[in-house]
Amino acid sequence: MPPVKLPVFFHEDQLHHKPVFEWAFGEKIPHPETTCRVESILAELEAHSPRFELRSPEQFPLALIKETHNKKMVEAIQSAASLPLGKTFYPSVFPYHRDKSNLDSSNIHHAGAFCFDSGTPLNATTFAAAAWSAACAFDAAKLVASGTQKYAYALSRPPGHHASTDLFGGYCYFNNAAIAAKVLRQTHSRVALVDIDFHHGNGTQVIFDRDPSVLVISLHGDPNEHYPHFTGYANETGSGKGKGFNINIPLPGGTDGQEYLHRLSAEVIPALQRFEAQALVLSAGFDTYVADPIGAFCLETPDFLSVGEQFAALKLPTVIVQEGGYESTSLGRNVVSLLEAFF
Ligand code: SP5
Ligand code: ZN
Repeated sequence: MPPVKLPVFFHEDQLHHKPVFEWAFGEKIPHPETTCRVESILAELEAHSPRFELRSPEQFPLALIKETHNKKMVEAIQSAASLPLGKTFYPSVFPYHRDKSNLDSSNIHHAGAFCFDSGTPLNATTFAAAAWSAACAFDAAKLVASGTQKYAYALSRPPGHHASTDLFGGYCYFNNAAIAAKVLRQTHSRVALVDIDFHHGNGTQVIFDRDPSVLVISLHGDPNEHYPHFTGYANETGSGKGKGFNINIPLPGGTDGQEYLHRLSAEVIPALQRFEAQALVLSAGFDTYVADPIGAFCLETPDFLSVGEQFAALKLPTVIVQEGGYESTSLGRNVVSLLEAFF
């Protein structure tokens, strides 16, 4: 038997979106979500090329993007495609009302109504890059849902887990992992989404807040100290019928691999087993890495293999969706370390 190759989804146009800076404490700082991140991952996948099969997603999953997100939010990001090339729009005026019905999504000055931070700029290339990023998650999930492959990796970038139903932010435009979970839900009645990015997956939490068929678990830096600050607390457990199907595990800065792996085996894995998950989405951020410039945990490269092994031991159909991770020199190695668990 030929060795099974792990399918990897990526589209070249994801590289066209190149945010240059973000605002932090009133200062312009270099934007962490650079194309070097993807280059680091692709180079490491290439170095292990017999194990991976690179595929290009087929088309924008527009119907599911619009089912997941407010249509005007999608249009607002899309309308930025008419900005002159090289011109970048940073939403900096935010409405004081929450009613979005009278907004003109073709007016770039209304984009602030669909955005919650100042680090997530729009330019002419953003929509296509974000839609291809979502397409990676969509096609990876289709393949896994069909049973053709047990595992697939979506090299989604820009990332997605901060994007909620009607707000983009946190370098995220469309929620790629949520889209993967929705695809898996078409064939599996209980889907778990575990978010191992350093930051709380606030967007994912909102999208599945009332949904008892998708268990969302996020481990992240304590939001009292770390982005996105307003959500990620342990008392956010879901709403209505979804009550009990959202689990937040805030952890202090300095958390190392040993403690992190213990929280996975003692809390996360048992919760997935109790839920009787039939399929899994991993929102795989690598900003938990010790040298990450934004994150404050201390995971080392081999820890990502151990993290992957805990999930792989569940033997569930699994879609791994790329989220954050900003130390680009080691990012590729960390990604491959996690993926090694799925062979
Ligand atoms: C997908 C993802 O990982 N998004 C993260 C967005 C975080 N944006 C704000 C980061 C502010 C970090 N400032 C802390 C500096 C520590 N030296
Ligand atoms: Zn993150």
